[in-house]
Amino acid sequence: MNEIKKCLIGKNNTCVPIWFMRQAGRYLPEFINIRKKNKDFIKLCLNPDLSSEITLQPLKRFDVDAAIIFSDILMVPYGLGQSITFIDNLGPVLSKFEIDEFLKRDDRAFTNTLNPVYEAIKKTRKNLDSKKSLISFIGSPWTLAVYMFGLKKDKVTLDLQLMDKKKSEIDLVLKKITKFLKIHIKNQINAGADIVQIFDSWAGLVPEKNIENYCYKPNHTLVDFCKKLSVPVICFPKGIGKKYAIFSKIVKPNCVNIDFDVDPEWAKKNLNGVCIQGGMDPKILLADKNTIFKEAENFLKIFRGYPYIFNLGHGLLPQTNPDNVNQLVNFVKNYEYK
Ligand code: 1CP
Repeated sequence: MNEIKKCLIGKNNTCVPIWFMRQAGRYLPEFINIRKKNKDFIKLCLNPDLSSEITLQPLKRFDVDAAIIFSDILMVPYGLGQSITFIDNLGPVLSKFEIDEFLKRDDRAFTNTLNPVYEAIKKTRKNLDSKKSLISFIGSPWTLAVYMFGLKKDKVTLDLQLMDKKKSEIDLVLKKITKFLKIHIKNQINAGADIVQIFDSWAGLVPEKNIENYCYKPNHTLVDFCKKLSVPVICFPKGIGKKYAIFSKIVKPNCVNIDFDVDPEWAKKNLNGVCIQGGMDPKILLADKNTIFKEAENFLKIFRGYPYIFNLGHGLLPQTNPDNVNQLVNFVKNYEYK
C-alpha cells in the first residue's frame, strides 16, 4: 500500500507523504508549452494523451507521492451540457444554465462525454509507479452551482439577489447533481484512480442559514458513497473557518485539507483526530529557501505523530518557481525530528 493511503486509513502516523493541489499545470514551463498550442482548455482536458502527459509532468521533476489527474471540476457541468470558455483574468464563463436540459440529461450521455477523462486516468495509471497514488476529484454540488448559475458578483462575493431569485432551481440542482457526481467518481475509480478529493472551494461563501443543506449534507452524501466503494476521500471545504470542526464531525471524511486561514494547532486539537492535509500558504513558495523551510518545519513539528499529508492551503500559484517546489519536497522527505 502506498504512503498516502496508509495515512488516510489510519495505518501510519510516522511518515509524512506529500503532493500539491494544482501540481499539474499552471506554473510548469512544460505545461505552459503544451497550453500555448492548445488554446481550448476543455479540449485539452478531453485529450487523453496530453492530459496524461500533463498529469505526469510534476512526477518527473519531484518526488511527490501522488499524481492528480489533469482535468477540472467544471468538466461535470460540461458533461451535463453547459458550454464553458475561459477568459484571461476573468476565469471560466459558462453558458446560460437550462434547468429543463439538465433534468433531461441521461447517465449514458454524461459518461460518454467524459469518457476521455477516464481514458486519461487509465493511461496515467499504466505509466505511474505503483507506489504512487492517482488522485481523482470532483467539485462539491455547491461549488459547481456557483459556476453553473454564475452566483458570484465578483471574485469574493455572492450575488444574494440572484441566489434568492434562483433558490428553488439551486435547491433542485444541489439534489440532482449528486447522482452525476457519483457516476463521475465511480468511473474515475474504475479507470484506476485510488483516492477522491472533493473540492468545495466556495464553501466559505455559503450563507450561514444554508450551511447544513448546501455544504455539510451534500459533502456527507458523497463521502458516504466513496466509503461504500472503499475509496479514501479527502474533503476541502475552503474558507469555513472554525466550522472545519463541525464539518469533520458531521461529514467524517478520511481526511480534511485545511486552508491557509486555519490555525494548524487549532485544527490538530479540534478536528476529531481525522487525518489532516495541507495548510501552508502557497505564497510562502514565492519566498526564499529559508522562509520556505522554516514554515514547512513548523507544520512538520505541529503534526508530529499525527496523521498528516503535506500539501498547501490552496493550489500552487502560477508564479511559483518549480525549483522551490523541488526544494520543499526534498526538505519534507528528508526531515528528521531532533
Ligand atoms: O488557463 C489555463 O491554463 C487553465 C488553468 C487551469 C488549470 C491548470 C484551470 C482553469 N483548471 C486547471 C486544472 C485543475 N483544476 C486541476 C488539475 C489538477 C491539479 O490540481 O494540478 C484541478 C484539481 C482543478 C480544480 C478546480 N478548478 C477548482 C478547485 C480547486 C481550487 O482551485 O479552488 C476550481 C474552483 C476550478 C475552476 C477553475 N478552473 C480553471 C479556473 C481559472 C477556475 C476558476 C477558479 C476561480 O473561480 O477562481
